[in-house]
Amino acid sequence: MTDTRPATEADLVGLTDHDVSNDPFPIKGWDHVRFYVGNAKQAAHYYAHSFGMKLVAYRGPEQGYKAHAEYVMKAGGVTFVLTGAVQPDAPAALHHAKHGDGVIEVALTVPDVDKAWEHATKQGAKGISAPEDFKDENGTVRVASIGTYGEVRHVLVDRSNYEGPFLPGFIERKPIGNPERRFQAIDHIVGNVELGKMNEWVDFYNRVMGFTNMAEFIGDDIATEYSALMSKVVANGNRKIKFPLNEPAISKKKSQIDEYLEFYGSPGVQHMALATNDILSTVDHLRAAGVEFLDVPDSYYEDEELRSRIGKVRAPIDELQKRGILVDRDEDGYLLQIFTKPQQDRPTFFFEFIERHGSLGFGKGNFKALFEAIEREQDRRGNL
Ligand code: TYF
Ligand code: FE
Repeated sequence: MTDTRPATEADLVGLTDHDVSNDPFPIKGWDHVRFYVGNAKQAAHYYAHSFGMKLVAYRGPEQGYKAHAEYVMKAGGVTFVLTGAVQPDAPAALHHAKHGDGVIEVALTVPDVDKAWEHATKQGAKGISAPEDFKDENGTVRVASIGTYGEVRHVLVDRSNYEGPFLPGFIERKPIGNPERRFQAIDHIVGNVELGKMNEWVDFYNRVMGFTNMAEFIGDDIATEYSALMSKVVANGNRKIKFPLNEPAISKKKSQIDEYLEFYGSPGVQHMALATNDILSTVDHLRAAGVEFLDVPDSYYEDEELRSRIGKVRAPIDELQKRGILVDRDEDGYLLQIFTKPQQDRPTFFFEFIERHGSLGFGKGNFKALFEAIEREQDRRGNL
């Protein structure tokens, strides 16, 4: 199998040049994603054993942090914090009772927390916590947070004066098992919002974070025909941070976005795409470790139109077919992508894995096949 794997982060997630001097909301990158889960201790084992992530830090009652236990998992530049309630009225317990497992924080590393906070709140973002220093023997981290769709927050983090394992108060922990890195970076994080609200949230990111709209969007045409959703993508200057936003569209069948909103109980994070430089091996290892992916019918790969549209990619089509990996090509290059089934009993949050080869898109050419696969799952659940 010939291998032309991208090596740099710029290649992995499709970065572009950007002049930060006029940026009203400069961002260095993704800091972490925090999940509120029903059982953080067991979730840590899933991310360790099935996703190959490395447990690096912990905070809980032993550290005087009475309400929650938190496990920090890493893979390459990706940091997840798994937060579970220890006490019955802890914020994670209340959130979990309503939503089930889900993303509560999408944290961004910024060069200047105060400036970012000031800009965001002036532009109408809901302030959740004003800039504040947190310290321990490893240094100082400055943090603020603002609200976005649903109960999701953007935490703004300056960790340039900190050397500890995660944040002040966390202690270092030894890994669970033998972590093996299966992905390197976060590519994009997608929000599901209510009917008619997509443009309001696009405006929010334009105003509050100075994000601009990327070319790819799903309008009424392809939306209602396949799976009743509309989608637009906003991104920061260098495209490192990409936020697609979906809203349900009205159609004969129930929109997958409505199914999400009903079971999550509010808008929230629908999926996160993780960039890998070897999606074939990622999928092989994750499948072997019990991770379930959406089934792609053989007809997808047998389609002559698809074969001629995608041309030559780095692996034979039958190797992609064996694994259920989708391919899309645009004027800049191509991408390989695959979607997991929901990651909890509710049909809510799922993951995507993506291997980019020049394409800055999101797999628009795959929406039909993908949405049909999602509909088959919806049907199995009795929610179509
Ligand atoms: O992030 C994206 O836009 C792609 C496609 O419900 C997508 O991953 C869009 C909507 C959706 C599932 C995937
Ligand atoms: Fe995606």
